[in-house]
Amino acid sequence: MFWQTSRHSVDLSRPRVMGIVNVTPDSFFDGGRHLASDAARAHCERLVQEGADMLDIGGESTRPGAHAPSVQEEIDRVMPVLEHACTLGVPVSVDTSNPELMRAALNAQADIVNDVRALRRPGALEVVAGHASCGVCLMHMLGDDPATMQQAPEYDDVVAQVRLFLQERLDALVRAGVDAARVVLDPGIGFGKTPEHNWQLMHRQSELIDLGRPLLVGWSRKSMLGRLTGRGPEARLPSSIAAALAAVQRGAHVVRVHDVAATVDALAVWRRAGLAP
Ligand code: 7PJ
Repeated sequence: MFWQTSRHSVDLSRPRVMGIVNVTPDSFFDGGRHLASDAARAHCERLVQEGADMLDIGGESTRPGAHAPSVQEEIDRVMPVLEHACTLGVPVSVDTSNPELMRAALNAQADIVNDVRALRRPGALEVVAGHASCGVCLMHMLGDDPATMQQAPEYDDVVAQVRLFLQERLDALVRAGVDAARVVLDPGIGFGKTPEHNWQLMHRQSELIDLGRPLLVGWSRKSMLGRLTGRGPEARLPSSIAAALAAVQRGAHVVRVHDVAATVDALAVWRRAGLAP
């Protein structure tokens, strides 16, 4: 199976690693902003050296309670980093729900639009449909607001409901003229789900792969791993590696991770052991 993106056709016959690059400055001063951007550019280079198959660059924190940047703020943060990432030889994804940033990123040669809101913002679907070949990742989130999604999330059958949502968003894109070969799907681990919901999505991941499109999953350092192990985000490397391997063994095609070098090594052993393609 291949994933068609703007500049690259990504071979998913073996599992791929997407490296996470966050561009969220902790200072509002210009100096802080430039430092954040320099650091993020260096981080892109490091992740590629560590073996990342693609990079995902985002400027909106989806942590509950995080300050939502303005559209212009998000563009100013992400674009300098994304332009540099596009020179590094790997597919580059932009992690955003804003159609204006999607358009700017695609004009700067970005390969993939990764939207945690699955192109539900007005104008977003049109940007992707208006591009000849960019890839897209459609993710499930309960509702559309990270600030409230974790307030007692409820499902009758989380796997069936996530599956139906992803099917409907895929259908909407195909109706708008987007070739399904450009689309990968993502259950949105941690986005409006209890730990139990997330583990059900792991146990029954095959039902999502049955949709016929590649599956991208992100378990890296998330809180359900902390709940299970009793460890804070900085001590979640072992559990994140194990979750990535479990997802790959259950058929996931792309894992979105912070810790690229460790994940690449772990996957090499998993593949050599015959547990992943
Ligand atoms: C995901 C994402 C994910 C996709 C974030 C974090 C939260 N995009 N963006 N899938 N998570 N496609 O990394 O902890 O799981 S931000």
